Amino acid sequence: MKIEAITARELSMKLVTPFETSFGVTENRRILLLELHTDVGTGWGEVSAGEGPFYNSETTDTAWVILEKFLAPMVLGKKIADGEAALRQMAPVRGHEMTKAALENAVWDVDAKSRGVSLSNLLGGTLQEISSGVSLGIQAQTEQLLERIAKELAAGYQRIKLKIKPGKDVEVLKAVRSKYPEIALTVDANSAYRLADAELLKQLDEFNLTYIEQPLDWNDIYQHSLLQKQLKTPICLDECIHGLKDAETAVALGACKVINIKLGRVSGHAEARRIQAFAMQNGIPVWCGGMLESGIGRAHNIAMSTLPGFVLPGDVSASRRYWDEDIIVPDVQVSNRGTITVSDKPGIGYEVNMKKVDELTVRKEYWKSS
Ligand code: OSB
Ligand code: MG
Repeated sequence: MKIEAITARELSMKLVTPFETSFGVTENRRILLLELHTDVGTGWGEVSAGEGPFYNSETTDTAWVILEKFLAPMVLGKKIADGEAALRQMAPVRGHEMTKAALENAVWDVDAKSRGVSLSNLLGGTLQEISSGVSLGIQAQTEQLLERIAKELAAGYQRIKLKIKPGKDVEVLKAVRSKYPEIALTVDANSAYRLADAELLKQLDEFNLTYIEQPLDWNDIYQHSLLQKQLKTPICLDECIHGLKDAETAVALGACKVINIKLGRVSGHAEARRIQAFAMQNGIPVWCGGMLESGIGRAHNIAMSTLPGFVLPGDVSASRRYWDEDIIVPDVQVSNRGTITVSDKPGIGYEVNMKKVDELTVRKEYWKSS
């Protein structure tokens, strides 16, 4: 395909409920969408970076600059065979994985649409429905958290993930486990602890958690390997895994027993697929994480989650948990068995509601090959 132009849009989208992690609270998302125009059709991608550089180093603003000054010029006017080639084309840019992923994902969407196949199909996905869990932000009161859990379980979600931080960990888990002794339960610390907290983290072993996600530094695989030796609970790495090399390092060092694959964090579908294949060969279950995406990013996440290595429920849940009205039609729905049916329509498999997109757009630019 020949890349002819890119429309970049920043959307301002208010979350239905604020989302609190150990690194801060998000109420409004600043979502950067790419619409890729090619000689064989149009495709969509979303930058999954946050508003501030607190999950990783990227933000909505850094993504805009890197796209405008470096990534768009690298692909505009070029013939690009497919998503794999798009990623190779952007290889000179170091880091900025979530920014590259938006472009890479859009190329996959175009490629699938032009072949008349679903994105899941093009990626080699094998599942017709995927398992859905929820990620619950830190709550001021444990009572509120218990109510949230009751609601999500009633809706059918297959596992509950709780955000934790020092002071919001052991006591909270005691309350949750005494009310729900059997549910599939995990926790996510987003790097809120130090290796010196190992004694405290060992107390989490008594709660029968499927895993504890990213307890230590965002960029320290080695210390996770030291911690994993002291814990019975499997560690799941999120922030530390930027690509296949990090997954290989983590598995070689015994730093984790589970991997959260986020499409943006690993530069897109091509690299995500390599990580899930490697993980599967090494008996490491993977699942799909989320970054409070709009429907576009959510649709890409669903397609990725159909690959055979994705054996644990992901964080990809129904649109209505995030937005009063999503920008895709239909929006993402979850069955009362906690599953999402994968669209068999071409590409990402959802229509983009352009009226809604226009309504939410606060910044828009059109980049064309010169
Ligand atoms: O660590 O998985 C994370 C949201 C923002 C930043 C980091 C994370 C998250 C989530 C939410 O857990 C997942 C979602 O519901 O999209
Ligand atoms: Mg996480």
